[in-house]
Amino acid sequence: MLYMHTVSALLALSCVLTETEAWGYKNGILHNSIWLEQAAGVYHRESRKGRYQLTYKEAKAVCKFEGGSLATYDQLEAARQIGFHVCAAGWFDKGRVGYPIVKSGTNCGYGKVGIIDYGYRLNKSEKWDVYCYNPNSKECGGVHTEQEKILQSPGFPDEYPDEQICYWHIRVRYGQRIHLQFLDFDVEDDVGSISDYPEIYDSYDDISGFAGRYCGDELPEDFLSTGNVMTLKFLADSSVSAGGFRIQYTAIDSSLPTDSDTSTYT
Ligand SMILES: [Ca+2]
Repeated sequence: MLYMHTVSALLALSCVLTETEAWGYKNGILHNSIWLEQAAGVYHRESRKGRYQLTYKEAKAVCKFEGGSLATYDQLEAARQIGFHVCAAGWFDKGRVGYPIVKSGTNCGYGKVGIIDYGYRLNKSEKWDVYCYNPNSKECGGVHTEQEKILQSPGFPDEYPDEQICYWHIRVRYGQRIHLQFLDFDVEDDVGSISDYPEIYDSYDDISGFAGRYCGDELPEDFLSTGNVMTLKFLADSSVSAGGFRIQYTAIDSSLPTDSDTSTYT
């Protein structure tokens, strides 16, 4: 048993190291942010009363209320492998309890990395948080690793619905860069683009690497990433829509100088 645990922990660790290299993150963990939950389709919830207040039955009801179901161990592990890290034990499928750990800490995970698994609970009246799975809660966003793809606003070519939050995370091969080209663009226009807007981040999240926010109906200029990851975010408020957008991304080999590289080759 202990041996199995060690093997799975080692396997999990090697996955994390592979991801670390591919994502290029530094000293720490990938951010456990909204886009990650959307990308993985797995999310953590606690009771409105606070932490560790849900019986198994109540946990199931929380997921169902939002149109989802309890996450399975495999779904939780898949989410963990792209950086989903929560330091709180929750129910998941079949009455099991645990939590996903990407980076071990003294107060979390007993120094282990992986799914910290409390096993199948005999007493379903125990109170924990919950991990739900709902990949269809959004019709936009996700993790994209293809060499090229066209991303579009929800409902395109129809107008996008109000109250949208979309995060597209693009990750291509290590050493490549990402070229973005706007093909169609029509987003509710206002001064400062505060109502509706897509934003580009030259990083794996929307915390660092802000590169631009756009609205109106003029095609924004192309954009070339610094590294092999990029995040596109789209927010729409509660009123006034527009035609939406289509954006094509293409992975390029960064060893080939491009126009925007010229200055570094002088
Ligand atoms: Ca709007």
